[in-house]
Amino acid sequence: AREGLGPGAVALRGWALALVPALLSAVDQVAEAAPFRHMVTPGGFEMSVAMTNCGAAGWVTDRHGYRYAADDPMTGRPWPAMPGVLRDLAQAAAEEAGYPGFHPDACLVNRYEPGARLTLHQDRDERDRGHPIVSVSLGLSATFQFGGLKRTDPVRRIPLAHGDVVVWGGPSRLFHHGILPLKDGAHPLLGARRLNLTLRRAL
Ligand code: MD3
Ligand code: FE
Repeated sequence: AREGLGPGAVALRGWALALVPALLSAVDQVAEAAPFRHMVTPGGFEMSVAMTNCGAAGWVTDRHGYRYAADDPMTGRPWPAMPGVLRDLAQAAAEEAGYPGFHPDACLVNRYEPGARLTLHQDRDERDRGHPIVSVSLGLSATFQFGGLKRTDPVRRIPLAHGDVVVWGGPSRLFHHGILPLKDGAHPLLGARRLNLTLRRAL
């Protein structure tokens, strides 16, 4: 069932549930080669969300800024290849949402523990922001904040639960968004954790 969240943004609730075991083993495999780490923002703050990447390009931040890089700065090696289950899920979800021909080359994996948050921001580091972004939520539910083009636009709160897939395209692609501090809890599969995968066309 498609649920419109905003202009060009479509939620596919529970769409990834049947793939959860395959997705979790894909994330484990990625994290074995490229461990989760807390990156530093250009302003010098350590992010509360732990991150890793797979695919031809990975999103990184350090004192120099935000960018996509072919190599993991922690290991000096290329990011692990994008597992087929992630690529195929993203392509199928994008098509279901009305964006055929989506071929992601970057997957950012965000890991939240209780208290971790992502402040309101725009995603503008991708070369062609005409491509959608596909997000997959796993583990504890989070409260997603969804604003508008301007930082001061009103913000709605939308729950994102285990297995939810959301495709963010069209005007929504540039809307401000964030994640409120994760509440404590215990998910049957992931414990006190939330994982979010964002699949993108970065290059
Ligand atoms: C709306 N991640 O990685 S996923 C991010 O749950 C990010 O970890 C959040 O924001 C998370 O940049 C939110 C949903 C999401 C992802 C990208 C978007 C919503 C978006 C890009 C544009 C608009
Ligand atoms: Fe974002």
